[in-house]
Amino acid sequence: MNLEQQLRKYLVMGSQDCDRDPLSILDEAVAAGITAFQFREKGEGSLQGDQKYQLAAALQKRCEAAGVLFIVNDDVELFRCLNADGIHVGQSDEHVKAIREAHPHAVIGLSVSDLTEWENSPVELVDYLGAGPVFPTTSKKDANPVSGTKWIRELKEKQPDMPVVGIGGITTENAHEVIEAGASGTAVISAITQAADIRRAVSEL
Ligand code: TZP
Ligand code: MG
Repeated sequence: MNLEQQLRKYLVMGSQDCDRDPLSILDEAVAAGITAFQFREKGEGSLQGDQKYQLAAALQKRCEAAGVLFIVNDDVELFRCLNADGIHVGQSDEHVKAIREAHPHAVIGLSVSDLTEWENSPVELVDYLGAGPVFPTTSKKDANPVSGTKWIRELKEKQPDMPVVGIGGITTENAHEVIEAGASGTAVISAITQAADIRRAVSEL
């Protein structure tokens, strides 16, 4: 699988997003066919220090065994310690340039939610862009204004060869709009973590 294919069904999750054991949620999602996973342990109720590390390591092990791309959100130190496949950063996180210099082969993802952010970002150094929030989301308290699928179309016009992943409020019902707009994949938290039937949710995505 190339990176675009690996980004197709992208689960983003931390313990704060789970009403039950994150490991069993990941196991179900992996069995159902997710292609990428991002460990995003942040916000209210998130784990810190060694607990965070232990959970990340256990989740990574499962991803490795299943050939699922394992990406760490924000935490460069954790990404290094785990020797993860990649890291996803936002606009205010550690600068992409330094990460790329230190890790020439890592998968680097960068969030861009509007044209100004895109213009001011070192997009030539990253492997994919996260675009959103595409739809209203309740999973991220400090989310930017909704960008719609229009933003994905704009990005693909600017950089046709850059893989783009839509994120924010994506459900099994609206995921097709994200793909139709040109995204390589959909990144979701609640559509999988809160699904009554994870197997079905992943398959419908
Ligand atoms: N970044 C932009 S929106 C969002 C993140 C991490 C939250 C996505 O969660 P959900 O539940 O899929 O809307
Ligand atoms: Mg961030």
